[in-house]
Amino acid sequence: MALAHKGLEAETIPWRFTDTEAIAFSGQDKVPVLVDGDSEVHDSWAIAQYLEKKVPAQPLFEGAQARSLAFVLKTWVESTLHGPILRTVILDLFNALHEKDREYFRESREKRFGKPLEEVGGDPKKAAADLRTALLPVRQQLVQEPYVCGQDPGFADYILFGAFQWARAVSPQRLLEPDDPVYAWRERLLDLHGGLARNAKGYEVWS
Ligand SMILES: N[C@@H](CCC(=O)N[C@@H](CS)C(=O)NCC(=O)O)C(=O)O
Repeated sequence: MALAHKGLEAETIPWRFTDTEAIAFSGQDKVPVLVDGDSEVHDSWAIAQYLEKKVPAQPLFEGAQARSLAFVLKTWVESTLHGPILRTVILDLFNALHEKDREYFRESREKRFGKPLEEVGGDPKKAAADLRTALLPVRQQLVQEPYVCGQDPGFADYILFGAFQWARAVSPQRLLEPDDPVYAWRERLLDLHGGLARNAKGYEVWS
């Protein structure tokens, strides 16, 4: 979304958890990894800073305050929303994985959560309800303005939207109610940049 926001075209390379060799050049084992000529950047926050410097037009952050607040939001999304989203979709995610990734995923996530995947994902409806409760601060903003960043989308919108897009890619579970302002916001994000996100492989969001 950040690349499209900047009007940049990119080739995306499908990747699986155990394809560590494919990104070994980045010196770590997580995606996203951006390759731009001779430059390599990993971590979505670092990539956003790189893009902002490289293409200052169409800013992802309107000034230093917006950048700091976007960082706070990113940390909140990871610490507070990723948990309930993962608990909602984890069993569908596991079933969607390629055979070769399953053992790694089960082992690493069961170690992280300290319990079997089936227990982590045992109550997806409750997990989705927890997510909706946690979304209150974003909802309060989206009652007033169309985007987290105000009248136009910025990186804070994309980092939050990324969590929903991740869920949609692997699971038909309903995360949001249709009358939720966050639902309407997600629809706007799905349609943004020529429907880039809606056209990506994934489940229809519930309506
Ligand atoms: N803070 C990093 C998180 C990177 C991350 O955890 N990526 C996940 C997928 S979105 C991953 O590559 N996981 C691989 C694994 O768990 O082995 C970012 O925002 O880029």
